[in-house]
Amino acid sequence: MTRRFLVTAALPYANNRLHLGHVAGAYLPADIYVRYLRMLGDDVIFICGSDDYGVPVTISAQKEACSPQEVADRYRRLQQEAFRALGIEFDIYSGTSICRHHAPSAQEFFAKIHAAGKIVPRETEQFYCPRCDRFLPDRYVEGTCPFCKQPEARGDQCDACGRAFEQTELIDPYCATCRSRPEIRRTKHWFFQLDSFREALRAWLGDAQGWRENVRNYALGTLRDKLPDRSITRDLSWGVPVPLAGADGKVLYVWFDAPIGYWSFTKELFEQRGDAEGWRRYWQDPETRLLHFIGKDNIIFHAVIWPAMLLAFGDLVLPANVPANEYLNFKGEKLSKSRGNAVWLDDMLARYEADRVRYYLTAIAPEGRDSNFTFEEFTARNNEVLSDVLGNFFHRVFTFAERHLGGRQPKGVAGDARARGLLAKVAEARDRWQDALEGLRFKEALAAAVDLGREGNRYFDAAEPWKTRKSDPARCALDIGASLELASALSVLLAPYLPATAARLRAALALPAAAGNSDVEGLGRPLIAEGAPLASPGILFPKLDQEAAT
Ligand code: B3M
Ligand code: ZN
Repeated sequence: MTRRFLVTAALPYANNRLHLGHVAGAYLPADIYVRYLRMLGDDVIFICGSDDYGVPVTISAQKEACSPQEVADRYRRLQQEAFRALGIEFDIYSGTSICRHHAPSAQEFFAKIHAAGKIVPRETEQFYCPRCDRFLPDRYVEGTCPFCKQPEARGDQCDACGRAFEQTELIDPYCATCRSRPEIRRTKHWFFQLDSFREALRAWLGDAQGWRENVRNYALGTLRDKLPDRSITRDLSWGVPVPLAGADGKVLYVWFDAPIGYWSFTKELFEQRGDAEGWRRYWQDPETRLLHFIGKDNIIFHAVIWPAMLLAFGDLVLPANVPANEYLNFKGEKLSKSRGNAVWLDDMLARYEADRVRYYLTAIAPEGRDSNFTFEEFTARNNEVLSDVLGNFFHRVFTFAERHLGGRQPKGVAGDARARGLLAKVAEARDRWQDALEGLRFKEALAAAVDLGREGNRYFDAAEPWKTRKSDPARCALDIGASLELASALSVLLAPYLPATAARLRAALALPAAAGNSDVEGLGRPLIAEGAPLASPGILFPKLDQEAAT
């Protein structure tokens, strides 16, 4: 039975190149999952784009002395190129300042919730910098976090504890531009009555299946006490204009419009496909599984506030899961541009093939807890696993088959007991891999594939084909045939993780370029036709120089 999935990955702010923390946190696991689902033949679309609005982009524009639109367009393009180079295959990569996102999507969302009485205006107090002569929304003001007391917390959210708050709660606030102490001025803003959805959110999260416990518990924890109304407008010119009379100079808060991007980009995708109503199957059919891949600092937005917006708007599905990763650290600190502690994806890809980066970032994925990126370990793991386990296995088997078996798949593998024993291990590995992928445990599924590679090396060593080649050529051929079957299994199991490598392997094995569901199901039985021509894929992973690792 075909399942239907709508998979999204967090929209990166368009003021930034992508760093490896972003990739390991959200984009790579999402891409692996999507590739896996596509391979099974499930109906899946993968949606992303840049988060163009909000203060992060205007602050960059101010620094770079250009318009926010220029900043957004430039970084959106850079992000798109870097994603492509890493082999991340979105169905669409749009951006929230691309105008179809305004109306009907973001404004329609606001208007409908407003009409339902869940958005109310209020006179409020906001920081205003007399020196800069402006209101200071969000990151324009910094101070000490009212919850965890972390200094230099941003005005809308604390990086350290992940809590979101109103900026006037900040302790010792200062203007992020000129560092002077802001004053408080009155202004009018609109507030979303989050608390009216608290019970519904609790019921929904209570029933949620298959979530990571830390994500669900965090979200449930925020629902223990009454939820304050959330201000969802700002005194800024860069953003989606508030669609109400008397709201001149006000735009939607970036965290209100950004998640709506998932919806507007889906509509854009189906317009491009000439099927303007096609988005409905993904957003309105309760059978669709909606998954939002994010980093942990976005949990509150995706597991609490956005679902409340969806409930308020009505008639759209709620997330089936919000797989959130922890942080990837570098030199002991969270990778982040604002902290000047980033390893940029495009720099990394200029030095290393995408599959090496995909491999290492999955092997150390911060799935249950923070993890640490180091160049030394990147090199070591590449050498120990990609070169010594996988590359070595492929190289030995293909070279032997080419030299001594005429480069053709031997006959009789299916009927041989020893080969069948190896194929039973292939089936076991597939089961472990599949169970882990269904449970969004990406590291574990990758380990199942790598362990199968180790099994292949053990089999090859134990078979000693370099001896049996003379003493028992029939046995030798069967063992190489069985090993080639294991290589073909790896071309399936590795495909979501190392797509370029898998493609090279499949070409070498004369198998169809893309593995499909029948290949997954068929694992454990021989997949290569007897007599099929084989060609070595060449050395897949030459060793990296440990000395050069910095
Ligand atoms: N732009 C925040 C971030 O990069 C953000 C995500 C939006 S997802 C709708 O942390
Ligand atoms: Zn100032």
